[in-house]
Amino acid sequence: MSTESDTGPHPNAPATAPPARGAVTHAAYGTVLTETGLGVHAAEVLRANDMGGWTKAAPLLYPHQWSWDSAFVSIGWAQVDVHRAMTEQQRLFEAQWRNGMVPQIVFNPLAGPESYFPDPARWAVEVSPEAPVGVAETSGICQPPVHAIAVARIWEVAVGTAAEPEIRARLRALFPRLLAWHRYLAEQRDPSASGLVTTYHPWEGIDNSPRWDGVLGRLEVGEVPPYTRRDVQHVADAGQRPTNAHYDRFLWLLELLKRYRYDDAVIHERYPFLVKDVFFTSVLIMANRALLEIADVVGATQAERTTIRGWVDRARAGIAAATDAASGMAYDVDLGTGAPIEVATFAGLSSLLDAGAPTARRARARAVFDSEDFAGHPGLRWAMLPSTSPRAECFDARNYWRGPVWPIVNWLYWKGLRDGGDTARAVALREASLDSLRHVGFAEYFDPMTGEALGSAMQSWTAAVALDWLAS
Ligand code: 9WN
Repeated sequence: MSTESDTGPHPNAPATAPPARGAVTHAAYGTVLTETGLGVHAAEVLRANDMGGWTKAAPLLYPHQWSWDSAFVSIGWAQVDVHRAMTEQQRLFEAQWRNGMVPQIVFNPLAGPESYFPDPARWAVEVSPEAPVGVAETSGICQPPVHAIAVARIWEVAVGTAAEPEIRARLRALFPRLLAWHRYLAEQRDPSASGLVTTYHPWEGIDNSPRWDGVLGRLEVGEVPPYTRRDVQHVADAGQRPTNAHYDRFLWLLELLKRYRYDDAVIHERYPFLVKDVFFTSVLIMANRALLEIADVVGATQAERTTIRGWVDRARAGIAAATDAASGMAYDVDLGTGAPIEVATFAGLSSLLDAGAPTARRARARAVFDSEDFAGHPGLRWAMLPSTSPRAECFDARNYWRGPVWPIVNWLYWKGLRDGGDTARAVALREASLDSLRHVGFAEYFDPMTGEALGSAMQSWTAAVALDWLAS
């Protein structure tokens, strides 16, 4: 590895290979980038994955528009082209379901069924009267609601520039859709008004997190039509991806969701994977706080603001109730057993995502964050939040959500720390994150101990958070 200076060769030029545009292996990043080079290269990744109005999550492994990826991606686009950033969100919301759900995947009609599995035919969302008609095909579940957070950031970048009037007008048009999305989560995904969002599937964000092991382990897997995994054709080492046994369970859950016609009421009654998810809920709190900022920009009604504030208060109470007094960790609740899921992952520190959470609760979470269980672990290459505690028995440094560092997760915690006034910790996390990205490149995730790039290369959302950190 070599280090470039700002006055050296073009910051984006790898030591021995031609420019990285189009390259999809981590090996292309043989160079430690300067901060300038990081920004140049990050914008290049977004442009390379740009499909004209929407952005592929990754060049080969994820050739469609993913929901929370696209939110992060528009945060990145905001630093390159604020109009393009807004278009990214508009395109995603065109595929919003009638009940308000923003789908996990909006499929690229040109990509073909071989490009990714499960494909639209497997999801068959037309069995639901809520699925959108006449727009791109979608999957039938959702992902964490980062969208309002992204849109508020787009606005922040646009204010005081020539783009301000246009972006304000586009925000006005998007606001009702954002509100409907949050209403779906507050009502359909929480029929008992517990304050906590119910998630239905590991693919609702944190795919093979050990948080789901107990629920998945209890499943009686029925008949799943034959399938071929595409993911392991793109990631060289299958050990970085979920196991086949997990995939069988993911696909069985999909069959059940289809059988229940993606009907939230039926799902809450009969379905075996129902988790009150503290991370998803805390992202929703952050997003509702952002939606209140947008409400000011677009002149929302008092009634709308009161509703949003009510959602924040209820979710905050839900997280308080899910927080373990002894450890300070917030734990998901498995609705199948009613028991908390006591696994040490970043989700336990979710109180840090809510800048308005009570100080004492945040201080506890912050102490856990800094402890050797998480960012203070002495073996870490960078003091960042790994997906699973290195001290947990289930920790696996190279396997997906079971140990690796995900830059986008660190971006959310960085924002939560910063907005909550934890300035020194936020500054340190931003610096560690930028340093890691200069070394690792725009990998999907990396080994927390060695810093080895893992998963997909040229991952759009990783490039996006790099751009935002550089600008912040
Ligand atoms: C399934 C796109 C997505 C992310 C998820 C991440 C991974 C997909 C997969 O990639 O999931 O949605 O095939 O593994 O876990 O968070 O949105 O980047």
